[in-house]
Amino acid sequence: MKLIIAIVQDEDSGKLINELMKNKFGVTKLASTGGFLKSGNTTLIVGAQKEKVDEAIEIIRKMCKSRKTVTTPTTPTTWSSGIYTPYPIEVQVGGATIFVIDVEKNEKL
Ligand code: 2BA
Repeated sequence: MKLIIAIVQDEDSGKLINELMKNKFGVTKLASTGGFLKSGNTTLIVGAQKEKVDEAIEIIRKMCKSRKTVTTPTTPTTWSSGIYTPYPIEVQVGGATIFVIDVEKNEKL
C-alpha cells in the first residue's frame, strides 16, 4: 500500500475530491498553508494500492490547474544599499505537489 500526499490549490480541491471518490479512492482533506505564499492550500491524503497510484495521479493531473499569482515576499530577495526593498514578484503555483510514500502497515479498527 502507498500513501499519496497531494498539496493542491483550494480552488481545485472540491472537484478533485469528488472525482477521486467517484473512482473509489478514500480521501482525507487537510487545511494547509504554503510556506512561501503563506496562504491557504489543501493537502489531500489518499491511501491506495500500489497498482492504483498512477490512476490517482492522473486524476489529480486532470483536475488541478497551474496558476500565476503576484506576491511580495516577506523574506529578502533584493537588496539595495543594504536596505531590504519589498518587491512584488509573479510566481507560478503548480497544479499539485505530490509525494508517494510506502505504508508499512494499514489497519482499520
Ligand atoms: P508555497 O510554499 O506557498 O509556494 C507557492 C509557489 O511559490 C510555489 O509553487 C513556487 O512556484 C513558488 N515558490 C516557492 N518557494 C519559492 C521561493 N523561495 N522563491 C520563489 N518562488 C517560490 P509550487 O512549487 O507549485 O508549490 C505549491 C505549494 O506546494 C507550496 O506553497 C507548498 O505548500 C507546497 N510544496 C511545494 N514544494 C514542497 C516541498 N518540497 N515540500 C513540502 N511542500 C511543498
